[in-house]
Amino acid sequence: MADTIQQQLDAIEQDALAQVEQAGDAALLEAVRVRFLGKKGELTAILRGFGALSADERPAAGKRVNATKQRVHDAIARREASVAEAVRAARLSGHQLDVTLPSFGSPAGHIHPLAAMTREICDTLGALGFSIADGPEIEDDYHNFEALNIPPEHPARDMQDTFFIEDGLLLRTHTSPVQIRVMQEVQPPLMIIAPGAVYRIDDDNTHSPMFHQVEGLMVDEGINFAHLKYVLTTFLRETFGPDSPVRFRPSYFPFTEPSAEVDIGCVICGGKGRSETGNCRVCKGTGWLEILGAGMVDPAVFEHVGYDSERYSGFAFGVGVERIAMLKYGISDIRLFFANDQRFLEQF
Ligand code: FA5
Repeated sequence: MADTIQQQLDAIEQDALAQVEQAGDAALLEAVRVRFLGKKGELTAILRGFGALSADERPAAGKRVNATKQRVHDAIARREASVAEAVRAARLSGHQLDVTLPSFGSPAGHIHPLAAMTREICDTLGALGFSIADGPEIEDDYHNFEALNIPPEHPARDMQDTFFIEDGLLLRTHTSPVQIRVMQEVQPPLMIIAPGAVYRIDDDNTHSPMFHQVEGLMVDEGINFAHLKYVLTTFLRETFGPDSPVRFRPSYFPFTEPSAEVDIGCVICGGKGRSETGNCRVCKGTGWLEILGAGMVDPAVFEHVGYDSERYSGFAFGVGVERIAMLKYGISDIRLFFANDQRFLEQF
């Protein structure tokens, strides 16, 4: 009798192990477990046949049933682990992350149009032989005014509305004080340009309280107005193209004599002075836009820095960087440069 039970056990075990092998997912494995190991399962059912066994045979037969159950149980556990592993591998291969794919890209910053314009101006003038000089934005009265032949109470101080700071200091109203600082340090001949920020109480669509200039200064024996005209005309033709209308207009600066202002034909209205709605907002109906002041260095300035004005002469100029950029790119409001609106800046 015990032999019959053993044969049945062997047959059930074989069947169970084969079914475990075939079960491809967790649900099928559970069905196999219920079929063989469950309360009404085949291996449990075999215990019912124990009634025919003698009391001596029963313990050994019980052990065999338990050993078979254990092997089937272990086989199911192993199969469960390998099925779970296969599921995990399939999931991973389906969602593989390709780290070599290009990204969506992040917006990259780029050089501000005013910085680009300043560089371009310095490159053009640098090619003519000028080298770069620097000076402080917080200036004293002497360098910003007095040494430039603008003594206290001189009406020319009104030409540049000044931000005064305490103790006689101020925010420089132009880059011309760099001329003084350079000439105090260096003997002629010299050719310098000085780019930088300047400040004035001034605010409308063509004037900003903080703006940028590039100063130029050339001093040597025998320098005359023709040299000034050559340098500025070459510079403007390089910047705006060989056919741009340019005019030199007599003007006044306390630190140059004679003095001139240089205008360029308004690119917003094409020099007509009028737009569809009336007078051109940018050139105020004149057809011209002033971009720089210039002149021959006044001998009184040379006196301040100890240069021999009988021996040396020179010219100087101050270019408005924003004005040049507005003309070059057709921008009608200077405030756009400082609003930090990405839609504006992205265009350059
Ligand atoms: C001067 O500042 C003189 N220092 C220039 C100079 C240098 C003359 C050397 C002679 C010799 P002016 O105030 O005109 O000059 O300014 C020069 C240029 O700066 C102007 O032509 C204009 O292009 C620009 N500018 C003046 N004020 C403003 C402003 N508020 N906003 C933007 N640009 C301005």
